[in-house]
Amino acid sequence: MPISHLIEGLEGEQTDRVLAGPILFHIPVCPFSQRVEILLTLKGYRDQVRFEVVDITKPRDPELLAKLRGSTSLPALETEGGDIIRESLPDEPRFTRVRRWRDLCLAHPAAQQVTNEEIVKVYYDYARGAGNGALLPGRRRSSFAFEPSWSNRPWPPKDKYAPAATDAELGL
Ligand SMILES: N[C@@H](CCC(=O)N[C@@H](CS)C(=O)NCC(=O)O)C(=O)O
Repeated sequence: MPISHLIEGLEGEQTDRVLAGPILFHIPVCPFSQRVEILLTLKGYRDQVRFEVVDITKPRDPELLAKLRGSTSLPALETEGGDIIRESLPDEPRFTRVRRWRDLCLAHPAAQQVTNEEIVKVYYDYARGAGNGALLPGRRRSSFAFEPSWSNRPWPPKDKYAPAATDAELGL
């Protein structure tokens, strides 16, 4: 799609006013939004899409909510024709090759550095707001401790809104 479809302006006149073209409603730092941005960049389309940041600290704009038929999940791409494409990697046959490529990348030995279990156990304190070596109230040991090994510790409680687990509950 030519960039001229996206930018209004007389020849030679500088403008960045975007009139038409696809719009990506996204959340900065959202990995799914980043996936779309990476894909657009690799395909050479990054500059042809208007990136519209959605402030998710506020209720969604009713107009956007209507476009997404009530879904609050982002990213979402609005095409020039007004169609909405949701899901950063749709589960559709035409994306089978992309999925296979992704699955092969994730299965590569270089991608096996950490497991989900290790991250959940080791980053427990971080997820509860204790960064930079800080200890959560009532705790004597950090979930980042090397000993005992994360592999011998129980999984932290699933309920993230419950009071923080104790050293004993975390197997520390
Ligand atoms: N399967 C979706 C996941 C998208 C997703 O979970 N996005 C999060 C942000 S990282 C979100 O929009 N959360 C807010 C909400 O669902 O209301 C995709 O691949 O696009």
